[in-house]
Amino acid sequence: MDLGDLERAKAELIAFEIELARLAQEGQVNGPAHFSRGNEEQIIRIFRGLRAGEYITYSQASNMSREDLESSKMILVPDNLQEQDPVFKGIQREDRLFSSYRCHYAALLKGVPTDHLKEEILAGRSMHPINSDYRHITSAIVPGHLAIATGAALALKRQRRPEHVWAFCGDMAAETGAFHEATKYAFRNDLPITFVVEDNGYSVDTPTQESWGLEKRNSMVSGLQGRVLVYAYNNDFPHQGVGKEVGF
Ligand SMILES: Cc1ncc(C[n+]2csc(CCOP(=O)(O)OP(=O)(O)O)c2C)c(N)n1
Ligand SMILES: [Mg+2]
Repeated sequence: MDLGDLERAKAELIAFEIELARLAQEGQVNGPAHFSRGNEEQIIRIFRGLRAGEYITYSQASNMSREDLESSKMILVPDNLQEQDPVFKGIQREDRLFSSYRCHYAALLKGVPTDHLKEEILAGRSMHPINSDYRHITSAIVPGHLAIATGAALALKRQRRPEHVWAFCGDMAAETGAFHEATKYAFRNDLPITFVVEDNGYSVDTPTQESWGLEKRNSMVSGLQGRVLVYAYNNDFPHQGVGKEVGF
């Protein structure tokens, strides 16, 4: 996928997800599948490398409402980001990518061929299309992949290798103890890893921040340590599958 052409890359991601959602609706996806819609620009920019005007610091975001963050499509970055930080270079082919079950876009942007990913999803592996050729690992255990990603970053550092690790997770995953342990350890040991929080405001049907006693989503960035990017989006799809989600 050519990430230089943002509009085209965006259209390709959307077309893929809509086709698979249609197949899911027809009962052709043999297992659970978590679709995304509404975060294309943000995730493409993170893969491509952030450019001026595409990101704001946590401090700059502190007075913005959730709605403003969603519509601005800005990536929130730590205040003290260095000029040579990997976020400006983007995710390289040789980098290690870890993501959750909601991983179709990440897989495509890492280079996994569309047809291959489609086969995986139809075969019931939407949540874990793990692919060593493209260095992509996923986990359906919230937030099971974060400690593994941190360990991978430690190994890369010990081996003095140049690759970087990228660990994507949802907003509820980012509220867990495991996220705070991983980010703290990575920060204090200066590990080559960037965490990306994809904040759709919900954990299944539960409003994440409300469940932790906060109403304003942007308060979440307080207390984050190290290389943690955050973006807010509104997912047009339900938590899992397609159609109308029945809450109970
Ligand atoms: C250890 C564990 N507990 C519960 C679940 C069930 N579960 C699957 S997704 C999910 C919500 C996670 O929300 P978030 O991290 O915000 O990711 P999102 O799905 O919104 O992208 C939960 C609770 C799980 N997969 N693993
Ligand atoms: Mg969420």
